[in-house]
Amino acid sequence: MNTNQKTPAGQALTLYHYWRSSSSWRVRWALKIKGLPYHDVPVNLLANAQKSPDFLKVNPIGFVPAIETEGKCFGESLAILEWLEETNPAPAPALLPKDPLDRLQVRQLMLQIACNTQPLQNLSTMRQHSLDKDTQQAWAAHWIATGLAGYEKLLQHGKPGRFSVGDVVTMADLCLVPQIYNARRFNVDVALWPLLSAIGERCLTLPECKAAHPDRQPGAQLLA
Ligand SMILES: N[C@@H](CCC(=O)N[C@@H](CS)C(=O)NCC(=O)O)C(=O)O
Repeated sequence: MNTNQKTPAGQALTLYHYWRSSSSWRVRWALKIKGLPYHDVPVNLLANAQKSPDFLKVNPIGFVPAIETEGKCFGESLAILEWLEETNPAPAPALLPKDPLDRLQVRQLMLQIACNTQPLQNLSTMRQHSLDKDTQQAWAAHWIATGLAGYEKLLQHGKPGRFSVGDVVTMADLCLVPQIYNARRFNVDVALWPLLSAIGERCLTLPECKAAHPDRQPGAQLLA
């Protein structure tokens, strides 16, 4: 989406992202759920644009996504999700449940993906492990499978409904679905985990999730 429109909270948002970045998809999906307009800046990870001097002025640690508002830039998708939630309360749909224990569970699930899974299969981690594509593939598949198996166990001990916690999409789902997409890229069979794969399929039918999908982003065809 390319717009100079402001959000109801008066925010002019610029999102720096990469079409196939799972962390970027989390934020895009949140923006769509909240109905917030934003200006798009694609950052080509395959060309290492995230480490370019221009992008390092946006996010000094060289990761997407990053969001710019009021002339300031911030990275870390989960921090951005929390900020969007705080600054865009009802009537915008909530991304966290009201009940504190449900919130705790959402955050536990988010971190299972964002701390215990995604960083281990991130581009720079894989490259540090090996420059051999097959070795990278085996490494990523191992950590994604370990992470998703853990997520399934947490679901079994929690109270999933139509989505990861109850019947409303939360930040946990925003983390899960992009990770499932990565699992498929690395040939991990998500059917091994029936709860999370059913939730993932259900999410993919939602218009906001579809609109945030990698295939619908600028640069997707050019950079594939
Ligand atoms: N914890 C960060 C992770 C960000 C991250 O790992 N981004 C990846 C794309 S999903 C990236 O920019 N990788 C570039 C690299 O590894 O050089 C977040 O949640 O935003």
